Amino acid sequence: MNTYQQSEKLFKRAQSTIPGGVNSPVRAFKSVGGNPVFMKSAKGAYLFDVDGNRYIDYISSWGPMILGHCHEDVVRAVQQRVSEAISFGTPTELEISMAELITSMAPNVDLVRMVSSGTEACMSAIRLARGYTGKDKIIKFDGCYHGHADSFLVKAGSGLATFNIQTVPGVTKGVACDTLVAPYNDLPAVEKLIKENAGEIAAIIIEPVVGNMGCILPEPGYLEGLRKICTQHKIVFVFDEVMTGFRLAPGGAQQRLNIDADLVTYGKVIGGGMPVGAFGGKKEIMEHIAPLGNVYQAGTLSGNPVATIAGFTTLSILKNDPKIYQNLDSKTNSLKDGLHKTLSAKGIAHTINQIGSMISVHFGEHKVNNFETASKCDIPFFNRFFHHMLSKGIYLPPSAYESWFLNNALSDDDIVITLEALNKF
Ligand code: KE4
Repeated sequence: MNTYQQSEKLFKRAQSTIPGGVNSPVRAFKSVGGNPVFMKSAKGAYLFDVDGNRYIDYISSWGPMILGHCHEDVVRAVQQRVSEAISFGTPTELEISMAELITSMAPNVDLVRMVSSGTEACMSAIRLARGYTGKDKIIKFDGCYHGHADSFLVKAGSGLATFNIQTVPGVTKGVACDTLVAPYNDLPAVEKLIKENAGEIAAIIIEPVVGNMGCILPEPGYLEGLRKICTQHKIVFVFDEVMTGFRLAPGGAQQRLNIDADLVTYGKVIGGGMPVGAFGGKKEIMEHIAPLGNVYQAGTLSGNPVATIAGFTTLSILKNDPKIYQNLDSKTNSLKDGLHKTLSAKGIAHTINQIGSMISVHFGEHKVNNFETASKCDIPFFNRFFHHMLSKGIYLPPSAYESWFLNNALSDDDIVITLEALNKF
């Protein structure tokens, strides 16, 4: 039986100087109950906590560690680069190579700007869409999460859904009134908003595959319908690919789902575990970004050499070995089949949503295709499931409103061990 004494001590100590003892709310285990586990090291598919417990990792740091933890090529590249420089604040050749690599992998990205997080990427993309169109309003979707910039904290997913935070103190009415919200997978609702706000909508921002309500897939024709609406009404179609980018395919969801976005945002995998984000898109839009244009956007550590080399090495490995995607898909499919078989044998009502290496388990009889259906699932049951798996050395996201992320270091045995753990539930 796992013991968590050191983690409990550290959590108590952490709360004296860090709000809630964590640097990001979803890590706090507040919705699943209990205290968070403090990690000490990671390698391949495994996490090791401060009490010496080993876990098979299905979060992969919320997505970034697609190659597995401490991939030797990434570690070596970071060690080499950090011995040469930690930060310049000047242009470097590596940033050009990184931009060339991204634009060679991502469809519809002529120009790309590096930032330091997914929030920064999404915030900048929306400002750019507003500056380019001269319009103020945006449409987002109930339960989708695009980072913690004020405009997005309206009916958002991830931690806000986890903690049932409907309105965020500090987000002013002036900001919130420019954010319109529609249910995911509901085209008529978007058409209604367009009609009611004719000529005022700068952008529609969407997670092309949702990861922040658990994993939710677009229904057939949904994204195509949004694409058509954006083209017709001169609205910038923004794909938030912070989760899906470079994970669902080398070209992300645009490639996998064959849909063209006008602007795309990235995070997570693009940094290989280091703080990196990016936004990019068509030249006619991106050239409005300073210093070319007047839409101001900046960052002290944007394109930082140590962070960039981690991302560059990760993306290079993904680009040069497409078998990784097949491997991830087949591992996730066998996990999905095993989960379904085991849960069915136990008579546990569930739905499993999955695409590529993104997957989530929802407990209930109904289909989960938007925030309303995701929130109708049996959350307390999920919380019991989470703690059972944790006690068996399986580390899942500590919230029913999060996607799992498989990494390429997972072995077939790891999947078998995971299913054996579930069988004991
Ligand atoms: P960051 O600022 O956390 O790098 O990225 C924000 C973001 C933007 N868009 C999407 C689709 C995202 O999923 C995220 C961040 N995801 C959460 C997990 N749901 C990060 C984990 C956390 O908040 O600690």
